[in-house]
Amino acid sequence: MTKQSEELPPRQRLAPHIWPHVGESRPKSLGAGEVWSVSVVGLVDEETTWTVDELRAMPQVEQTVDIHCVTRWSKPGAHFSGVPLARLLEACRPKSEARYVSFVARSERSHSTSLVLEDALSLGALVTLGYEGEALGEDHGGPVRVVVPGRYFYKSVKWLDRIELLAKDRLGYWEKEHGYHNVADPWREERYIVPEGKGSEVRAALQNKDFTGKHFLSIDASGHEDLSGLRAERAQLRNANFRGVNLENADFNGANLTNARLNGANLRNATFVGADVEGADFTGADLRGANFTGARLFGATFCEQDLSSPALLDRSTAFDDVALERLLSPQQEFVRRATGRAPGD
Ligand SMILES: Nc1nc2c(c(=O)[nH]1)N[C@H]1C(S)=C(S)[C@@H](COP(=O)(O)O)O[C@H]1N2
Ligand SMILES: [Mo]
Repeated sequence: MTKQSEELPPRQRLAPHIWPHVGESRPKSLGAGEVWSVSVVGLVDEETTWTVDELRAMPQVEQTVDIHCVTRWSKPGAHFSGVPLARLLEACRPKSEARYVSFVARSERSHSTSLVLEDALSLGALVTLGYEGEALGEDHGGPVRVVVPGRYFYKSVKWLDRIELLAKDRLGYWEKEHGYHNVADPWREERYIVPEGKGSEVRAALQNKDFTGKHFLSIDASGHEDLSGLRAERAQLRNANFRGVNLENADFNGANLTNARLNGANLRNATFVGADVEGADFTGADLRGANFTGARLFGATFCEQDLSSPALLDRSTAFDDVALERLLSPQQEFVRRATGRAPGD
């Protein structure tokens, strides 16, 4: 499916001037005398290793790619260059049993992600060495990363170490540890797997208004009118739905509310100190007295693109400058104006 750059997948917002860093921030360093190389291993006739210099010496293909991060920001029209996955695989001759490809990073957690091999090829997965005409910087996965067009960006591994062809799928880090969807098509909004089980545990937590330290993916609390005083310190509540709920005085300090729906919620005097609220939706919420000090706000929204459905903010809503800097414009301007903070205040 080809889509035009002007159109964004569901619930994505533009991050036109910035390319944020997400996930791990650096590779594992090379040993003395080691050079960076990429290997193709597993179900191939000929396992092969290329140094980065050898990859650079191969014909380079340029690709314009729309980056879509699962935390709701998009950066259309990024120019990458490198060697198509297909070229490397041709040289290694995949066996007929090879159905999946796993990209493994040289990083602290040996980070990985996987795709159906056929999908990786048809999407045009690129073993990427260049960005906007320059060598790809280490901060964004250089010297060599994968870029998989048409998938949420967690399918694009930074600091590529090896490409493994497999007969059975092996879930990657975000997919296995955090419930991210294994296909990850942004046009179908495949952000999270549907969580199984835990229903009674979730109900008990809602009843006791106590989520402290709990891990629940994609819970739906939107039918609970009164969760005022909710305790959710350090809770992992990615993709939770708290739409329209009374959460006055709720404690979300240190919690993970990535992509949560908090639109229209009563969040008066709620605290999000040090919380991860990337991609969270606060449109139309009452945020008077709420505290976002030290919160991670990238991709969060406080009003619609056309400034409709504004959250209720005033001087009593606490933000620090570091947190504010991570808001996309026009969200940042909206929040600064509503809370009476001039840029650089
Ligand atoms: N090695 C490694 N690759 C990774 C990750 C990671 O944590 N480690 N995070 C993924 C996620 S979730 C995203 S959105 C992109 C972010 O790439 P960037 O930091 O260059 O924006 O890298 C992906 N590749
Ligand atoms: Mo991501």
